[in-house]
Amino acid sequence: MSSLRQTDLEIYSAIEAERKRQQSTINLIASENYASHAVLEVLGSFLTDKYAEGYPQHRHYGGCENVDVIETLAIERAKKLFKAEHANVQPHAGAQANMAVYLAMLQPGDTIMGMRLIHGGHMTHGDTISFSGKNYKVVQYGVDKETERIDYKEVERLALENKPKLIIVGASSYTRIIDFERFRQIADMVGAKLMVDMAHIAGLIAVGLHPTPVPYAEIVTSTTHKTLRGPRGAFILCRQEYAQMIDRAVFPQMQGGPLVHAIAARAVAFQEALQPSFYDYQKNILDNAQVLAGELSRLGLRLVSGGTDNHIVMVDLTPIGISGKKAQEALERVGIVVNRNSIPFDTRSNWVTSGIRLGTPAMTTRGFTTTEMKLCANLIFKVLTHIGDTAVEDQARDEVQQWCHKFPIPGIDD
Ligand code: DSN
Repeated sequence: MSSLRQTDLEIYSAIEAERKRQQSTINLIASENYASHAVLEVLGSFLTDKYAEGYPQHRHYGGCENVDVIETLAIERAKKLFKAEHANVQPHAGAQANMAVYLAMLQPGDTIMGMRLIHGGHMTHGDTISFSGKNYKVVQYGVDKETERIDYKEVERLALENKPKLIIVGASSYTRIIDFERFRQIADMVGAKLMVDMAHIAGLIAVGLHPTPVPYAEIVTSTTHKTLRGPRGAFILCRQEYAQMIDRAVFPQMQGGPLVHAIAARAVAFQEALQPSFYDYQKNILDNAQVLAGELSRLGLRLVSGGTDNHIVMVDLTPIGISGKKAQEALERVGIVVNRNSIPFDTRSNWVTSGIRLGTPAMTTRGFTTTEMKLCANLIFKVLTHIGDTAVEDQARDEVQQWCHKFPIPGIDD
């Protein structure tokens, strides 16, 4: 960064401030992680200078022989990791991956069915604030009010009633195992195609700690930066028969030139995920989530669906009388970063919310074990039940600083 310091002090200073913020806070944002030093190195490389519209061996530009090697490696590694027939590694982000699938599989006005945002789904699965809710006729399913788990009977009923062309599965704040086989059966009942957005749980799926959607869905989309711990970005897996449609939808229909440095960083992340140690990392994520959920619950907080099967813990703050916004702000004051999140059937706006979402991937990367996670749960509970108590907040801030010092960030501090 020494040259940046000379040429652009403002951006340099903001980046350095962000380095300090990351180093001095406990990150429990479920969709964030810390990419390896190798991934960061590739992202910052001169590969960013290369134009490469097209695909390996079919480019619209000269000088693509090295880029072809890189993209082919990324494709082959993604296929190997998820046992998929075809991979497209060019989408810039998860929303773009999903957009490309809709472009490939649907006409404007077709009916799609996805999980309601407030019940844990993603906005690109048909929410009215997203293109997906504007361009298509949308039917939304959700969780059962009692169990707060996906109501598969309701999914079936809605599918039979509305005959969607595409059923979209996947979530951003759902804590339970998703039954992809059941969704396949429902899709087959109505002749729908099945798309699974596995962004949150891709790392768990890669090592077999969550059932894989690949044999059941025609198309699977994912980001690379959540449990998968790669750079920001996305990819699409599909059966061979859809390969050409998907590739054409990504380029030239939806995107122009791919981000070669990002594709290379994805390839590095896939290779990291293929190592045996990645299983241990994912297992630690789950163990930490179990302890976080168990301890918060033991202390008296209400968890959506009563617990978790994955890396996410959803806390309903209604019983302790504070909003998600207030909880997020209080935790941030002591150095614990989380995001406020709507809970199923939430009566508060999505700006205020009744819940917070916690996740363990990032702190597990930093080396947190169940011991630290248990202490962290106790600290969270104390802060949330003493909002505005400066003595409690001061003490909590000190503890957070001690942990941050003890658990440096790989990628930044190595
Ligand atoms: N997927 C969202 C999240 O989980 O944070 C962002 O769109």
